[in-house]
Amino acid sequence: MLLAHESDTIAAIATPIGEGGISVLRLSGPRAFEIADKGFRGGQKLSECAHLTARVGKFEDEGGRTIDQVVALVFRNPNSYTGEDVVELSCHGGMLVTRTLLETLLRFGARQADPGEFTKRAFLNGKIDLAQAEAVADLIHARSAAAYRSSLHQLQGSLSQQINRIKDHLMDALGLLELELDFAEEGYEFIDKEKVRAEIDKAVQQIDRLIDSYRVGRVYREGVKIVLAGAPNVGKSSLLNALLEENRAIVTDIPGTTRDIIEENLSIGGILFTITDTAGIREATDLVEREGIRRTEEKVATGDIVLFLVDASEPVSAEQIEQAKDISRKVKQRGGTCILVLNKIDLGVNMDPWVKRTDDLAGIPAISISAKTHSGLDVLKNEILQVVLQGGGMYQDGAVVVTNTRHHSALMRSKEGLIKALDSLSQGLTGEFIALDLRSALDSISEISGSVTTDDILNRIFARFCIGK
Ligand SMILES: Nc1nc2c(ncn2[C@@H]2O[C@H](COP(=O)(O)OP(=O)(O)OP(=O)(O)O)[C@@H](O)[C@H]2O)c(=O)[nH]1
Ligand SMILES: [Mg+2]
Repeated sequence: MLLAHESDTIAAIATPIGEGGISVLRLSGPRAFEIADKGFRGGQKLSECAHLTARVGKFEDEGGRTIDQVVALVFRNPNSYTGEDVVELSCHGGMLVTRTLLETLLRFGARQADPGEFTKRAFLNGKIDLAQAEAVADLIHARSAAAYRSSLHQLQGSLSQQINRIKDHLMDALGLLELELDFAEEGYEFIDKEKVRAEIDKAVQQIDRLIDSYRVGRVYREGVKIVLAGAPNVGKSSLLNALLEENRAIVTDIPGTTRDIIEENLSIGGILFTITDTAGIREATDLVEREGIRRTEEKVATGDIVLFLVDASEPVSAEQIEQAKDISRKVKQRGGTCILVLNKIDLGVNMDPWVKRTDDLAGIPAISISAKTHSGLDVLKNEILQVVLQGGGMYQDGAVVVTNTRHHSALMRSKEGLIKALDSLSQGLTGEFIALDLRSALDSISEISGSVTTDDILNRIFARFCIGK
């Protein structure tokens, strides 16, 4: 399936813009060698080089002026990333050198590549399927070790294999139904309903597993939002600093020190978190502080995990308990989790008052720590990890995790079709009806690997890429 514009040759800078040791430019398309040869002077024409040849030479513009010393790498179709003829030129990594080289290639007949166009060509030429192409973008955007591992896994085809297994079950079920259709005219009514149902059931189970994994998958991609909240001076900023292992936020013994929201990234157990320090919640008279508190409330409302801090060296007040319960209830309503953090245990306080109130706190997990001595931090981190992964299971090598919204929605639609098919089966409808639902379920799931796709889907997917990929 070669679209019209696939006959042109595209060029782009593949490395980040800026100064570096080297920059790499990529050329891909039927005229890649011809265009590179217009400027490359390295003793042998690139068009005559074998696949995987590296040659050192000069690159000249049309006036014979040397732009730079380059290394040219030759990839011959179909054994390149895109499946087309590809030349990669490594030049010295200055912005001016790189831009000049690119502009020269464009004047020699190449077209500036769109974002993701190299990967799109790889997909269109059958080098990778759509799920793998998307994994390339995820890999580049990965912000945590877990996200990186799962996209690498997907790039190697793990999700596609899983999808193919599901498709096999659906094809088998369709095959059985078609058998019935073929023989219906001859008066047979011998569809083996139980076999059809068994195949569909297996497909639904496998789809369910993938849908479940999406919860963990979202966490890998977007990170989990942790919000620190509590009264002034309880040690929120101290905890932020302790978790980040740097003095990011100002800490003083003056209540109301933090006024604006502070947001930082943090990795715990290979999972990405954004952690937000907020202004302490109290009745404020000062306009600036009041605005800070308003923002705190807004932030608390978006946290996946809210750490509600109290100063455990102070006597417990009924108000604090009420506040903890109130926040926990609100957070829970949104599907989040509130953890009560009893801070300043280094002051040798008696925890009994808090422990005695745990009945009041009905089900809010409580962890004692000292932001000052860091004691209890590991327990807290562990609790946070447990919350994130509860039910979903930690990412294990070999496990397929759905991280992509598009895949998730295709799986949901496919499941809908299958549930309908099972209904029709129970109602004793004819094979034709059931086959219709099965086919639509098959189409939905095929969108993931891209065997069924539309230009619109493709455009949206590849727009996420950087230029040069
Ligand atoms: N002994 C002890 N002191 C702590 C601990 N955590 C924080 N503090 C002290 O408590 C005071 C307030 O700490 P902050 O981290 O600024 O408190 P905060 O909750 O951010 O306060 P606001 O920004 O005003 O809302 C500072 O003097 C800290 O040194 C702790 O675990 N033990
Ligand atoms: Mg603070």
